[in-house]
Amino acid sequence: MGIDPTLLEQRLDELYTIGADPGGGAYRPLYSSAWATAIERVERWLTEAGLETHRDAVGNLWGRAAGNGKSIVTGSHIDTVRHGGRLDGALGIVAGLTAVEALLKAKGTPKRPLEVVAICEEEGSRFRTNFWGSRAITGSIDSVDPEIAAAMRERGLDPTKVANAAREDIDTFVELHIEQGAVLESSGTPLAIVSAIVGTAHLELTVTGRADHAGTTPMESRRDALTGAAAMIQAVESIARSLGKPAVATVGKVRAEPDQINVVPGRVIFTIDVRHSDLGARRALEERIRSLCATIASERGLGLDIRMLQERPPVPMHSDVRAVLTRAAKDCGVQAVEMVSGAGHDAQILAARCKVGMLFVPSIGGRSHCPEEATKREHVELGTKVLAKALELLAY
Ligand code: HGY
Ligand code: MN
Ligand code: MN
Repeated sequence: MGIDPTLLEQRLDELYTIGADPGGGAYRPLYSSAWATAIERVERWLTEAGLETHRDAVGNLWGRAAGNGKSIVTGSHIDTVRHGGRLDGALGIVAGLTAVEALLKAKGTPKRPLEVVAICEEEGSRFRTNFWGSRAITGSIDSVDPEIAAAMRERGLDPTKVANAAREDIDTFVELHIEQGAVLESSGTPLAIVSAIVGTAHLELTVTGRADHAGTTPMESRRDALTGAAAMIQAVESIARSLGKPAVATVGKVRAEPDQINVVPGRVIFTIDVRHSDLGARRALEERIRSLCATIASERGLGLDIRMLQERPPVPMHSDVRAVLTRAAKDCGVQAVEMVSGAGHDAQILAARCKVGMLFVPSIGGRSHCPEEATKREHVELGTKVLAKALELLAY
């Protein structure tokens, strides 16, 4: 079964030009026009590959080769972060459809239905949501935020029909993704089978001080919400550092109000992303952050409100799928390592409804979520070959 490495690279290049961001990289947020163009492009490729396509109630795009029983599904997300790279999500879609196309050509109709999915959203880069596509597939979206509902209507989707996207007939979901870190590159390993995906907590902290005149308010009389937040942000970093790997904590969004050059900031809202592969350790990390931020607030006479935006436990990949991936790698002549994913993936959501597994290929310099994101051509090809072999073992 032949996988054409040039075709893989061409398709990845083509997708990357859709939503090209003037500041670098690509930006294809959910339901944007770039997102719609990318979906159309993938739909064309799926049709050309001989798959029957359809879009579900939230805009996930499916391509299907008929078979009996529950489906074997591969794919990834079509959306990107701002200034996103060429491969995050895109690789899983392009590799999935190219692998299925090659399988259909070489082996004909599969025994089981074989599907490729372009999941509409995973990154949370536009709305206050993430894993929108996979949560719809698992039937776990209870309500639609009005802002998302309006964007859905603009794309001809009916927000009252979100429940129709739920699937009960998926047997296995397998996804090829870039590692997005430097573990594989630094150990000189070309491929990993993911054992588990880390647990994540997203917190939003609101620090309340008092807005005052920047010229007339002496330093000792201020209740500056931004300097308080700065001390908290430093604390977040040092707590995570002191716990050591694999604990990580990131402040990725900060907003100061009233955001004026000559006003002492009266309010600051910032987010913290806290991750660890062990649930207990993740909770302990979060507790230390909460407690130290509360101490800093009280020392500075500031108000502090902490809201949990989302909390997801670590999710193990299914042992059957790991075994299939191990065999597929061996059949392709590579010895894959097992590793925990520090990044979140749709597989962790889909695990609630079906067996899931993931393959990682190395990221050059460990870079991701930035325009420098890259993977060697030979690794893209290898990952796709192993994915194709795994799909063959599962569906034929
Ligand atoms: O945040 C994550 O880990 C994922 O890339 N969205
Ligand atoms: Mn990502
Ligand atoms: Mn991704």
